[in-house]
Amino acid sequence: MAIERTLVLVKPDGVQRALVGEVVGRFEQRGLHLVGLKLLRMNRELAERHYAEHAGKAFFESLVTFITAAPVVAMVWEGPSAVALVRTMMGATDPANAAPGTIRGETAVSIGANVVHGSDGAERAEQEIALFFQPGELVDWESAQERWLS
Ligand code: IDP
Ligand code: MG
Repeated sequence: MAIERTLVLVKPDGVQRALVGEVVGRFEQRGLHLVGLKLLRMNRELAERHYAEHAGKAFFESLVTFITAAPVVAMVWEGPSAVALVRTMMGATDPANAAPGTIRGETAVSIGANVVHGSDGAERAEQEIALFFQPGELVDWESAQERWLS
């Protein structure tokens, strides 16, 4: 299994509802490695670039308004098949279809306010990570771990 990195956002509703620790805890417990983390308020330009695939859709404006309304927590998680693993743990986009046990399946009822974002492919993950983080802001976990353990 390839070691991948993926971008996760705790969306404004998740931050406001104090679900940051819950989201972080799930990925930590699963065994992924946290390699980047920041709290920020997304501006419109960043939101439009992040959600470019949805430009022109009926919900695009409300999506951009929502994601820019208050701070988000942006994270990069690393591990085997991290992109798909995070998507599985998030649950379906519409919480009505999100399986119990998933983040959305346990914390959300609204498709607009569905607590988390996770990249939906390896290529998109690289692009999204670059939107939120400079390379120097990400930890090289393997070499860092070697230093901690030596
Ligand atoms: P994802 O977050 O599971 O990857 P996407 O299809 O990429 O889902 O949509 C991005 C976000 O846009 C969703 O998480 C959701 O908050 C919102 N969204 C998607 N589809 C709809 C819709 O039909 N109505 C309202 N909001 C939507
Ligand atoms: Mg998506």
